[in-house]
Amino acid sequence: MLTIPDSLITRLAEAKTVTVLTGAGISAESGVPTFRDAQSGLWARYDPHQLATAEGFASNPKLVWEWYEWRRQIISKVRPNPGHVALAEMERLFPKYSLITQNVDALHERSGSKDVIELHGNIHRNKCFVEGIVIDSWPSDDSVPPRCPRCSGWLRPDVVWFGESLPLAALAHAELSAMTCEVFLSVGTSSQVHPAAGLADAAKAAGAVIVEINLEKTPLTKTADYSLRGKAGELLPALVTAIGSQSAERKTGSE
Ligand code: BJW
Repeated sequence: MLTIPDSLITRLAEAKTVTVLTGAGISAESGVPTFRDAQSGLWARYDPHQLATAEGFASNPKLVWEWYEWRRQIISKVRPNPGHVALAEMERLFPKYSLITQNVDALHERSGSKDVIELHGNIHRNKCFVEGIVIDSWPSDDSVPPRCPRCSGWLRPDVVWFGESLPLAALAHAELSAMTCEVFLSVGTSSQVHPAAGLADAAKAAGAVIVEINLEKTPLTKTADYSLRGKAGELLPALVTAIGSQSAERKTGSE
């Protein structure tokens, strides 16, 4: 039984500016392993430093490329779930709405969300490890990873690894959206990886109501105004329905 406090529904039905930050939990219900779950099975003997840092890639580019190829194959077979769809529907409900994601799977875009702020890149894109330029195609040969057609450097996925800067424009846009919203929703993220984890704190400091949706407690739970425990794929559609009904009632009442 999903319980969403009435006061939260009222606050959301009144809100004009809403910002959402998503993490791996929202895509878990589509079958995309979370970053930590992706280090299981064959990959369990490698740590995040070996698989998700520039140093790890430089020391074993083939291993890292193959890990990403394995994840790309999983992602190519999954579909957005009702949580993604509900977040796309929220675009209609609020005059100003920003959707920020730490996920690299592009499932928000596939479910119809527009202007998604991708903080950690996109696993479907590649860039040159040497020049940092996005590369869409390259001559096919047996090289693993493939080589950059411009400079022959290794190609790598266009994602943000530990110790790397986030895309500046995306981070600036996310910070502004966090600091100017009335309600900030943090969905399916462990709230442990910075700077993304600091966005909720920035929103709180600027006076926003903080809502967390997660299966478990996180470091954000203490400061959140509302902590909804459950699956994003169930809670988000329930929220959208409840906000929609309350807005419709208000409209009828004022006529
Ligand atoms: C459900 C659910 C369901 C499940 N429904 N819920 C400040 C303090 C401490 C450390 C730092 C700091 N500032 C920077 C750092 C260092 C570091 C960092 O944060 N480390 C921490 C781990 C301690 N940050 C960085 O290195 C960042 N770069 C940086 O700061 O650069 C500075 C710099 C300045 C100048 C020059 C150069 C550099 C970069 C961080 C990049 C993170 N990249 C990754 C990999 C992306 C590519 C890939 O996917 O391969 O991003 S790491 C990984 O973590 C991935 C994720 O996007 C990110 C966040 O994970 P997320 O989404 O929270 O997932 P999980 O798995 O952790 O949690 C899932 C949650 O869902 C759980 O809570 C579940 O309960 C829940 N859940 N099912 C609802 N159905």
